[in-house]
Amino acid sequence: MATALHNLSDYKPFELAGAEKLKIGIVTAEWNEHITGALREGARSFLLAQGILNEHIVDHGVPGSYELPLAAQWLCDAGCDAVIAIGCLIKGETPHFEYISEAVAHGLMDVNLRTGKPAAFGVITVLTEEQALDRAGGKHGNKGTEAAVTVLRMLQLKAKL
Ligand code: RBF
Repeated sequence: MATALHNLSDYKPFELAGAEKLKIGIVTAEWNEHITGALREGARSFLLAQGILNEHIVDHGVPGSYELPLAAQWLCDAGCDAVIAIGCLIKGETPHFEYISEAVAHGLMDVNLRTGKPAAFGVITVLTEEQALDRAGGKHGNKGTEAAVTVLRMLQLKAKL
């Protein structure tokens, strides 16, 4: 296991038994699409590198991050083993940022606990576009890739129990 882990983007592909049977959902918010598109690609490439079949990646867009928890729940209920929720919230001049960030974080945690399936928080919440770019394949890695690492590691844990 990695120690002092601050960045899961450095994960190398690991042994994942039964990868070809897993069905993984990706829901991506269309707000700040230049960022969320890069996060989504990071997630998709990691899934493929781990042996998830392209036809088993259920990939859908939603208008904004606020819509992610419901879409994630729908995908879990429709048979996905796990879901990666991707969004990018950039703090503006209104309190919307706090309301939406909190709602999405709580909403996704509810999906995890209600469905018993991993629903990863691949949502970056930042003050500036530069900070977003740094986390979408820049100097702080790709948080979409990290969300993909997370759901696969959680499924690995579930399989062990
Ligand atoms: N959605 C995002 O994914 N990222 C944002 O930065 C973002 N900012 C928003 C700012 C305001 C003022 C509003 C009204 C919405 C914003 N949304 C954002 C959209 C939100 O997640 C949702 O799609 C809409 O509120 C409709 O439910």
